[in-house]
Amino acid sequence: MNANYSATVPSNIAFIKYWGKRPNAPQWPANDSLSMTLNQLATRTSARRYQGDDHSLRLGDRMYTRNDKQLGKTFVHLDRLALRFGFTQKLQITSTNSFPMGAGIASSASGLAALTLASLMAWTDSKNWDDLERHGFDRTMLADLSRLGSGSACRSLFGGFVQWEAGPDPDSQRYASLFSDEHWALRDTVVLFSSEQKAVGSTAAHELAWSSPLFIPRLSGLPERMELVKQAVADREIQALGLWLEVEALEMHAVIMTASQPVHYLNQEALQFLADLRQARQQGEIHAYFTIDAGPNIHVIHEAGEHERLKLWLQRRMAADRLLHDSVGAGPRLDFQSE
Ligand code: 2P0
Repeated sequence: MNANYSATVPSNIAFIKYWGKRPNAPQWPANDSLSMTLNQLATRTSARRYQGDDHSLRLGDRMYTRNDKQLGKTFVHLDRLALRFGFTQKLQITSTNSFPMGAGIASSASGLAALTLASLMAWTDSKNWDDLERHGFDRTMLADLSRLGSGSACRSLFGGFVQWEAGPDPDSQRYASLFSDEHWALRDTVVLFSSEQKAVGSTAAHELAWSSPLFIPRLSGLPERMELVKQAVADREIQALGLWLEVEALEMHAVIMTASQPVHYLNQEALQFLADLRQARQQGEIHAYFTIDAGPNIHVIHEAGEHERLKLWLQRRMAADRLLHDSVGAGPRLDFQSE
C-alpha cells in the first residue's frame, strides 16, 4: 500500500508584523505578532513514502532537487525533521500553491507549514490530527516545528485571528487563536503589483532590521499597539483596526528602507495605489485599509459588506487578474488517500 498524506494550509496576513529575530536562538522573534489566517490562498502538499536515495519534490509543474537554491529551505527542513525524530524513510513530495510564489503573499508560511504537516503524517502514518497528537505532535509542537522552517508558518497552523508570542525564552514561544474565523467576516483583497521573485528574501530582511535607527523605537511601541489592535479585533472596529494596520505596515517598510542596505519592496505604482486608496476612503467612496508584507503587493482589508463596492472600485483601476479575493479562514485541513 502506498498511501498519500496531504495538508492544505492557508497563508496568513500579519496585522502586527514579525520583523526581526533575536540573534541568540534559532527562530526567536524580536516581537509578538498577530495575523489573520486566510482561506483560499493556500498551499496543498502531499507526501508519500518511497524507495529513493533522496527526497523528491515537485512544486507546481516543476521538479526540484536539494541543489536548487530557490527551494533549498524545503530540503533543509525535511533533513531537520528527519534528524530530530530519527526518520530514515525518503519522501516523495508534491506541492501546489494557489498564488504566485515569492511575491510577498507569504508562500513560505503556508508552504513550510504544509510541508511540516504532510511529511510528519507520512513518516508516522497519521491520517488526522488525533493520530498526529498520539505520536507526540500536538498543535503547539507542530507550530514550533513549522516555525523552524519559516517563522510566519507557525501562525498558519491555527484559524481565525492568531497571536504568536515570543515568550521569555526561545523555548517558551506560544501560539493562540484569539478569535475564530466566525468572530468577524473580514476580507483581504490582494492587489498584485509584481509576481516576480523578490530581490531580498524575508530571512535577510529580518537580519537587516536591526541596522535601522527606527527599529529599537519600533520595538518599544509595539506592546501598546498590540493591545489596541487586539481590542479593535475584539470589538470588530474596522476603522480602529485599519488605521493601525496602515501605521504598522508603513513602519515595517520604513525600517527596511532605512537599514544599512536599504530595501525598497514597493514600486511607484504600488505607492500611488496607497495614496489613491486613502483618498477614496477620505471621500467616502470605499471603506477599506491596506497592509503590506515584505513584497510589492498590497493587501486591502475590509468587512464583507464592503466587498462588492471595493471590487468595483478596484476593477475600474486594474485588470481583474491582478486581484486575489480572500477572507478569514478556519486553518489547515488534513486528508488521506490509500491506494
Ligand atoms: C509577518 N513577514 O509577520 C512578516 C511581515 C513578512 C512581513 O514573517 O526567516 O518568511 O523564514 O522566519 O517567516 C516573512 O518572514 O521569515 C514574515 P523566516 P518569514 O508575516
